[in-house]
Amino acid sequence: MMGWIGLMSLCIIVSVLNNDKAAGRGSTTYPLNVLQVSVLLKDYQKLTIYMKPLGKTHITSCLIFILWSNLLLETPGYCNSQTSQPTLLTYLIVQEFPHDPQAFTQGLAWNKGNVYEGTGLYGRSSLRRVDLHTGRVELQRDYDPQFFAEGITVYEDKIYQLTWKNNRIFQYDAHDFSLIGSWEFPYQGWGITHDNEQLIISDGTARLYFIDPKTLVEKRRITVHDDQGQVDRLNELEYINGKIYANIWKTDLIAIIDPEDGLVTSYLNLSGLTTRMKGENNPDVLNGIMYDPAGDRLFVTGKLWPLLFEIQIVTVPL
Ligand SMILES: [Ca+2]
Repeated sequence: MMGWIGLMSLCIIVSVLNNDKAAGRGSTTYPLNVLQVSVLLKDYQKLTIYMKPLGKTHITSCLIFILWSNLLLETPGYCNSQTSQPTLLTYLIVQEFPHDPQAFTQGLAWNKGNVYEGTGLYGRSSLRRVDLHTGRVELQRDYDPQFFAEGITVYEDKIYQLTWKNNRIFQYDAHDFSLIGSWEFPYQGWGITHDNEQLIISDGTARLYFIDPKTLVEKRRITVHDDQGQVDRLNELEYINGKIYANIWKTDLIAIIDPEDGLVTSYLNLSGLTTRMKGENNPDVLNGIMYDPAGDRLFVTGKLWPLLFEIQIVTVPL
């Protein structure tokens, strides 16, 4: 017998599901997986509190209904109708600059006319200031071989540099690279940028962490997704005009992300750049985004790339 109790139960279930969807806790398009089951079990715990007087049989019925509802929500096409498809963007090369082909680029950042670069690999990790036009390294600080350095960003004339699996973020003076301090970070460090208030960090998953630059305390996080589901392997980052640009590791794609809800609004396809350099060296993947706000200039490069490109974004014609 459903009656009003049943109707109320369904309202609670739908409400719980919708809340979780809105909060980004529920994955949106994958078949039922471990993550979703764990979310559902949390729902079950919530329901047992809400519906304790109704008894275990009724609660179990509700759990079965939740599972069924979730499978329905995951049906391909259902969620897609609620999340718009990202627009596709391509590029024009404005200018090419030389880039150290030995630099395993993990981060690229522009600050007051200077180019800063973080390079990785054990024994080859460094922080550099580089001359844009010649590619010459003007200032370099090397890491102890136990560290695998990653992305960098410059905030209020301080450079923050991640490490891959060392769980440590280093802070340097942007003028002379003197060490100011370091903090523990509980996740892998991949890419970092900032939105003028918070540091934004990727850890190789679909998550982006928003961190207070003064205390290094996490303020919030988002799960990046598009109309097909979560977007994993987010790497080098750059915050540009209210959006987060993120290299997707091992692809030629840059996801352009709404920082509020993690939705990918566009994909910038940079395929063609690596083939342009074939034969000159053995260029690895795309992994460097840098923006000059005063000149409205966008630059990209990659690991072991002999070139750094200034590019202009253009919309793919329909
Ligand atoms: Ca960057």
